Amino acid sequence: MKKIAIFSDIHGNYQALKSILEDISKDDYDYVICLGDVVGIGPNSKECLDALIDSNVIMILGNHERYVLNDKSRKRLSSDLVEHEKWVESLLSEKEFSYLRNCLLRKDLLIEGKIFSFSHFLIEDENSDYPFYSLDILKDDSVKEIIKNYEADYIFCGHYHDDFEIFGLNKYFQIIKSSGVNISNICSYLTLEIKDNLTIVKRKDITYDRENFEKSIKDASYPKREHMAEHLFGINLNK
Ligand SMILES: [Mn+2]
Repeated sequence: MKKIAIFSDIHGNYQALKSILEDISKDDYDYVICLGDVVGIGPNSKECLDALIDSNVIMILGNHERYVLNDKSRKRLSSDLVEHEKWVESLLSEKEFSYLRNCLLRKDLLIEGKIFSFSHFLIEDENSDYPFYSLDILKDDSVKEIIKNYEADYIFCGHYHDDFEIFGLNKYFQIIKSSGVNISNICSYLTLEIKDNLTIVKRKDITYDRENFEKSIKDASYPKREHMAEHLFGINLNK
């Protein structure tokens, strides 16, 4: 049997990441995979990356890591979001940059004859400044065609921040909920158990130190902080 733990979109929520890594360490996993977007939105991008550097997690790049590594990928962003990404960049040192430069966009594992593919979101063109498909593909049926032609049997992504599955395809496709962007003290990750051609997928919900997370976002100062605190973390900074 092979066991895999997956989390995604930590987005600077160090307290959630800490809780997830601690919970994962209580069990034996063959692979622990982070589907990207560790940085940005929340206050602690650097601390989160440093925690991953010290772990044996397979880190896959998200669009927010791309914004930091390749400023051409920011072309699609509004000017206030560009300011936000510049702030994220300013938090990091060569230690984090060189780590990120060595991370992949997509990791495929061959297990019991099946390809398990992990990416932040479906990869359209590895060489493009923005290598991912747009989230718009979820709004129409084009995602079905993309999945049909994707070279993998099991596909796991993040990026959308909520659970999303499509049934009735010729392969398994699941988007996992954000592990760091949440409005309560509950965060989650996914576990896979693969044995005898059967893959059991479970979501694990655990608690994290929300009080300290709220304190860190309140004490921080960065572009778009108020908007992100309110709309993504459910925190009103004026209270
Ligand atoms: Mn993303």
